[in-house]
Formats: sequence, structure tokens, C-alpha cells
Amino acid sequence: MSPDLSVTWLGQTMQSPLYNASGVMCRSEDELDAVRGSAAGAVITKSCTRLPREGNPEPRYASTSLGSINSMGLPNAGFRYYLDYARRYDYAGGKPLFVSVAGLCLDDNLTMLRVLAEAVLPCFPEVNLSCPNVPGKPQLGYDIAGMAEALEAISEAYPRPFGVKLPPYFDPVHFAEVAAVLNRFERLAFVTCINSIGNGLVIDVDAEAVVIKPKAGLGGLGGDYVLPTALANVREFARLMPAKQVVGCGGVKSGREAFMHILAGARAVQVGTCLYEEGVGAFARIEAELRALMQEKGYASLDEFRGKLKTL
Ligand code: HRO
Repeated sequence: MSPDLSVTWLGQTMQSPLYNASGVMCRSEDELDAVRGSAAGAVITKSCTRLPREGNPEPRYASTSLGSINSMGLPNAGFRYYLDYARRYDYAGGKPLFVSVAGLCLDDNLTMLRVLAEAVLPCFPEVNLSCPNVPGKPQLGYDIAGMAEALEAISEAYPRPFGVKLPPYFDPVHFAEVAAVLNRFERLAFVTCINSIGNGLVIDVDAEAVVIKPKAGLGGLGGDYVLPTALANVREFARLMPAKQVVGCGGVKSGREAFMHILAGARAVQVGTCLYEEGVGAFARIEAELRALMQEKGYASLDEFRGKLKTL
């Protein structure tokens, strides 16, 4: 029998654990519909601000042999656009909808979350605490006290389950401090690990130049560069926050990386750089590869190996 890739969480069942990482194939209704119409198990919108934004000057995305660098700068159609999409969304179709919000200040996040709460829709907000690309705006996820204060206000503004998108952390002390803060918030149901590794620098040797225009070439790294860091964050947060769900994001380009994320403890898995490069056909391919790997290993369901990574 073919292995079952379904996953039940947040009171919903997804037929596949895979969906798009916020930022990829999710800025316009057409892109969102393309993800929904693909083999993806869910859909997430582009992180939105209260008002529409053009984002940073181009070129602002470049692919490299090891992944990608981006400094998009939050180009998005504005909160109302994604709210309207969420109002029209076919929830009965069995693909949960996540709405990513990335206000430029706490008040903007609270305003958007209050409106979303009043709309009483079955979608789930993912609050982006980790955009590395807005000049002059540091990532809130790296200010642990500031993040705790923000979460107090967010928990009040949004009375139903929500999630946060975290930046990558690189030190066990930070994993523990962040987990201790997040564990205090009962309605915080999931954390997505990780956003891009912020402010990397890719250099084109021939041109002796950077490859993207904003921030003198600094940008968030995705793809192969980030896989081990993503897995470390997934494993550590899954271990330190047993009452929360962890969504893995980073370096997934085949069934093998999807398997690794789930083995490290991920409930669901987002695909970013690979989706950008390959398009929505990536979901069916990665799912087929994950099924084949599970079959080879004798696993019939994701529950049989999720979080069961062995140590030596
Ligand atoms: O739009 C972006 O530049 C962007 C965002 Cl919001 C984010 O969260 N992560 C990223 O790599 N790029």
C-alpha cells in the first residue's frame, strides 16, 4: 500500500505535509490559486503589510548553485487583498489557508490581527517576526524581550490559534530563551522554522560585484545553504516546545529533505527556493519522492517517524 502523507493538526487534515513558504508563489490571487490547485497540502499568503508595498529595487532575487539570495523588501498587495482572498477561500476543499502578516510596527500587526479576528475565518495567521530585508527594521525575533512584549499584545489581539515565523538561531542559549518565551503563550499553536538566513552576501567573481541591488548586496539566504541550520532549529524547538507544532522551512528540494525535517520533528514542511525555481510541479515530485523513501524504509505514515531522529 502507498504510504499515507496526510497530517492532522490545528483541527484540520492536510493530504500532504508540503506547502509553499510565505514569499514564494503567493503574492497574487493567481499564484495562490496555483498553489491551491497543485499537490500542496495547504496554502500560505505572502507576508503582508497594512498597505500595499512595491518592495525593494530590482534585481532583488538571485539563484546560485547552492540556493538563493533575496532582498524583496516585502512587496505585497496589502492586508485587505489577502483578507478578501481569505474571505473567498474554499475551506471545504481540504487545504488549510495561512495568512502571513508582517506589519512594519507592532500596531500594524495588531490592527491586521484584530480585523482578521473579527472576520472569524477558519484561516490561521502566521506572524512574521523575521523579515531580514526592510532597511532600518531589525528582525524582532532577535530581540527576545521585544518579541515577548509583542506576543503579549498579539495574544490579546487575536483570540484564536496563531503561529509565528522565526529567524534562524545559532546558539543553544538562544534556543532555550526563545522557547521559554514562546511556551508562555497558549494560543501560539505553531512556529515556522526558519526564515532565510539574513544578510548574507553573494559575490559574482566575474563581475566582481554583488548579485542583488538592495542593501549593497546583502540578502536572505535560502536553499542548500540553510538546510542544516533549518534542521537544527526544527529539532531544538520541537524538543523544547512539546505542546507546540513546528513547521519546517529551509532547503527542501526533494523527498529526502522533507523526510529530514519530519524526522527532526516538523509537523508540516514549507518549500521556498525550490518552488521559486521549479514552480508548483515541485509539490507532486517531492511527495512522490517522500512516498518512495517511506516505502523503502517500511513507513506507512508520517507519525511513524516524526521526531524520531536518533542521536549517537
Ligand atoms: O519580502 C522579503 O524580502 C522577505 C521576507 Cl518578508 C521574509 O520574511 N523573508 C525573506 O527572505 N524575504
